[in-house]
Amino acid sequence: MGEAFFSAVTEPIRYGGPDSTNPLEFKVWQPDRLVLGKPMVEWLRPGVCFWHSFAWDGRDMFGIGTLDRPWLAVTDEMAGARARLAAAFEFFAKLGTPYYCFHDRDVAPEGEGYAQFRANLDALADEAAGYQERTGVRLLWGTANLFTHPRYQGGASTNPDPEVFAYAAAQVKHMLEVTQRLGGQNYVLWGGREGYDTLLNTDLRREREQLARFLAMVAEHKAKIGFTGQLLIEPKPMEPTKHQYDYDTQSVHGFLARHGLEGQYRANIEANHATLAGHSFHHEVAYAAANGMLGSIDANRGDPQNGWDTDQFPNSVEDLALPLYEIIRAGGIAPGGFNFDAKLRRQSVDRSDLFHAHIGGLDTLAMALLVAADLVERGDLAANTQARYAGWDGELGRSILAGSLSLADLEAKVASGEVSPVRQSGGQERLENVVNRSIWSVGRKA
Ligand code: XUL
Ligand code: CO
Repeated sequence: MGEAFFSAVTEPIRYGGPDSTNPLEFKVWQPDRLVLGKPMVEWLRPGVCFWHSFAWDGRDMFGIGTLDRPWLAVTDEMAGARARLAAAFEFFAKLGTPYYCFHDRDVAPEGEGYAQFRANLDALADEAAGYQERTGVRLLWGTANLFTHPRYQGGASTNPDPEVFAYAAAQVKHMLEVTQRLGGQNYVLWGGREGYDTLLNTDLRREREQLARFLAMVAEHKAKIGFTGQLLIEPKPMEPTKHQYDYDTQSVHGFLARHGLEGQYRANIEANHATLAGHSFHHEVAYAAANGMLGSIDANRGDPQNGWDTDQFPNSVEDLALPLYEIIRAGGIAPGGFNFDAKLRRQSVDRSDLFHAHIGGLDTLAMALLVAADLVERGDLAANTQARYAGWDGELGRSILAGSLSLADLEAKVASGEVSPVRQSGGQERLENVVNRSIWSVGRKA
């Protein structure tokens, strides 16, 4: 394995413990540490994303790239693509994370026309297979980029032109097969430009039908080729379009049910997309867990002071502890995982900044997992919720839900005084203290 790109980090990153002052050591993340009987790595199944970390040079809409990325400076397209793969797998192996994720376009140059793109992707997928074999790093999920090329300016499956739909279908068919070939455990569809900029030129009804047909075709192809991974839809409410159709997990869930696709797809929930939708990340994970939609996580965070998708590395235990609490109670996230869909700030120009970002993200996730496990073990939150709804397990509640009581029956019970509700405290502040107690006590002991 080449040492060419990250030569400043000579050894794999190791665990140094909470008192370590070495910035290139983990403080909390210990893949084999047992948490509620299961290794940390199995709870979190973390992965590095290819696009932000290896296919982006720091450019934004105001300026050209700033990051020190020699593998992006190679002029021959295929040689550059090979250099990107080499840099990525060197990094994965040194960081020690078990998974990675990529879009077809992250690794394969577009070339001229579809046939060349497909050939490029096949050749580079073979190389990736070799790296996977040598390093033991596995593919968490693959996806097709249906948003960068100008042909997708008006959407992919929701394009007014069926020829664009067909092009997107070709790309997804092939990338699903590449994902299968590489042993990918999930396949993600993020609706890139599936939405609208203005209703003045948009036929909402048609576009929603087109999207449903596309998703049905992907599910059909999955069955046809025997792909055993999970299909995921990644909700996002806005950006790049003014309104994205996959607004949040609840609207995706409703869309799937409406089009007979329930059970075929789950959600890949991204923290920063949740907050863009006006939800907390906790809400999105809890909704998904409660409705059979919990698939995988794109771990990142936004910035509380601005409203766009800043895709920063997660660094708040408080923000992650409750989503992880839901995930533990749901039995885990497998075959999904935590993909760091996060990018460095434009001024983090050193190659080693990529290590610092991922080390911090992994330590934060690990600490949040310990806090969540403590909340599960102590049981106060669950006991409180159960007590709060106890009436629904009693005779009245059960009869209402079973459909054996009508409005008139209930009116009779209220009028006779048999039913006379007594208010109870919701206890929010007390429960907030319960969460903080776990954050503080686990922090002291970790
Ligand atoms: C965009 C985003 C994507 C998806 C994969 O906001 O999150 O990178 O995760 O296409
Ligand atoms: Co994402």
